Amino acid sequence: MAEQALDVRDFDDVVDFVTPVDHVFVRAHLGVPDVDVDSWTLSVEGLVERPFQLRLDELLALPARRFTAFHECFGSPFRPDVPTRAVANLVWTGFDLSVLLDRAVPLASARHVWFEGADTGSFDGEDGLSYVKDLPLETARRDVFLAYEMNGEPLTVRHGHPLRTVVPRMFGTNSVKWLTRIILADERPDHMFTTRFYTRVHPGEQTARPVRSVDVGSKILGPQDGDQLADGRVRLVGRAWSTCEVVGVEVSVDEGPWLPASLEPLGADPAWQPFTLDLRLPPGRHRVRARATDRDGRVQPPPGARNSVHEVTVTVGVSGGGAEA
Ligand SMILES: Nc1nc2c(c(=O)[nH]1)N[C@H]1C(S)=C(S)[C@@H](COP(=O)(O)O)O[C@H]1N2
Ligand SMILES: [Mo]
Repeated sequence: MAEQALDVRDFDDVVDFVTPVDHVFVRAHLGVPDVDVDSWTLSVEGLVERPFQLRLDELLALPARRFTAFHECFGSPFRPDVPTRAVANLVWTGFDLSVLLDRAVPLASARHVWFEGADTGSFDGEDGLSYVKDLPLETARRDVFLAYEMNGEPLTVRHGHPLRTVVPRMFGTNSVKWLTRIILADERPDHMFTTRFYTRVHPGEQTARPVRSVDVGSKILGPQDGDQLADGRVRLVGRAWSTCEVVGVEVSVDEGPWLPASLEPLGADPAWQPFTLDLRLPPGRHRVRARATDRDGRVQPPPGARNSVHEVTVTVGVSGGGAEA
């Protein structure tokens, strides 16, 4: 493994629309693998008429596409109800999985696509694991993108060099880094990261579903939790995202009413949507909360859920003087 001690900060303070690469959270359940790009290949295999392997230069020669998408970690697989709010917004360059599927020609019996990364190791007491995710074939054909650049630069080692999947509007766990194999199959893989972890029972449902589509969410990026503000006139800045357009973000100060923030509409890309609201906070300590609603009517729930309303506490007026008049 090239790197064991991973930076697991969530970089709550970055307000850029596109998150700088060195401020993007990193997740690697099995450690970061050493991938030798000269011998690395991507294979498409399983229930296909024409299995094949391609080198990186062959993949880089495919017509490229670029878009901006938010990227959100589901959180700890051991604590699926605890909010982490590790989220970024990134420009991806690469090509659609459908290009490779058309070339391989899936057999009629193919129903699922499995994605495997080069990383191997132990997790939750099981050894010799690799990182595997899967999607139904039609979902994968429509939504999966294969990226070799993040923000216009080759993927860094931590973020999946040389190639990863990106599945816009799905939790980051579905975006397999250090991708080496794409396997078409007639069933789902029974695996640590597909059927044991990263499943959840939605409210009102009985059976667990794989963790795929994101929840509606928002995050206050400024002011930050714990900030001491000299002046109570403050512009609240945040980001909201969901599987469809976020149509409203409301902000509440202390136990006050929910006030509509000014929200940028969703553009053509599945990016996050900035919101702002000018506040006038009296001196003292304040709880500021943000709550997003999406076009499908989903609203961020109260505390207790992984996508609960986001709250920061700020203090206006520096105790002991020193504040500007
Ligand atoms: N091969 C591999 N891919 C992986 C993971 C992993 O451990 N191994 N972690 C997943 C999880 S849980 C997330 S949130 C994203 C994080 O991507 P990032 O580290 O580039 O931000 O990668 C996903 N892809
Ligand atoms: Mo994650």
